[in-house]
Amino acid sequence: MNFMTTGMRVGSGKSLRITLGALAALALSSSFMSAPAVADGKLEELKKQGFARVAIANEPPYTEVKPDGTVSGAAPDVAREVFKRLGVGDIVASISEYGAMIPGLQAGRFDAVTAGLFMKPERCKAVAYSEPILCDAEALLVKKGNPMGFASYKDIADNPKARIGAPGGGTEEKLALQAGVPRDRVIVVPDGQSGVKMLQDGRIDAYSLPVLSINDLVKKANDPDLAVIAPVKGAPVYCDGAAFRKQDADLRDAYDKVLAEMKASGDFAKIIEPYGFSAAAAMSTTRDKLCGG
Ligand code: 6CS
Repeated sequence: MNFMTTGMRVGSGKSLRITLGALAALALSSSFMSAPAVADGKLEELKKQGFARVAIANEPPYTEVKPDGTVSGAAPDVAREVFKRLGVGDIVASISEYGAMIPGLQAGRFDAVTAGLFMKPERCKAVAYSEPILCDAEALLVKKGNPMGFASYKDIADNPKARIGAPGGGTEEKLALQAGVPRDRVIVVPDGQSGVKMLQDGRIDAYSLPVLSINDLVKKANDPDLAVIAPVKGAPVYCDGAAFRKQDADLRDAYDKVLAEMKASGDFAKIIEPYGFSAAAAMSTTRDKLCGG
């Protein structure tokens, strides 16, 4: 497993857990179309290249760069296995801000985004997503006792003193802005450790990421003065998929075929569930539904 940029060191501590099995109650019908045989093209190019260049964010448990530079996390682990079964020997990861992933993919800097990039209609217009892989609700990291009484992004909008931190170009930034939080009270945070520090130092009043990411940070921060509000009231449950360029839909279809086989055999669950994700949640919905089809 190769990595092009080094990652962050992390510690240990206590955490709250939201079982994503509850998400599996989102009973949506799922259907898998058998993908057509893959024409020569991107997949053949990647086989010759020997690896696929993937964008990640370094946000455990979705994606993680270990201190020695190895890449893990649920999204790259699924991608490595699917690409291996497609005859592409390895993945080479680069850390990117969420908002830069799709432009980087479209510019040819990455062959795929395997980072927990949630499927939303506007993103589905720009890339070719695989079927769903990692599903999660949203969370707020706040000071113990939730002193400003946040339950939703609107609560943050309604309090003129409240500042929220979120990843640049990320879903939580968008949700905060859509809820009416003014731009100058939505603070772009580059990574999880910075978000925790900014909250501890009082530079923000809430830090928002998906539940499993916030749980991971709380565990590692080992700070009894932090609390987790999850799920954020009124925020949807999202699922990601691997994202490909629109013109690489043949590669996407081949990826989907292997992904469906792994879902059916239980191999998919074996990879993602140790990280806290629910295979049932991913298998309870489809790309079409998540893209607003
Ligand atoms: O897709 C997104 O925008 C969000 N996904 C994850 C896994 N973390 C934060 C980000 O905003």
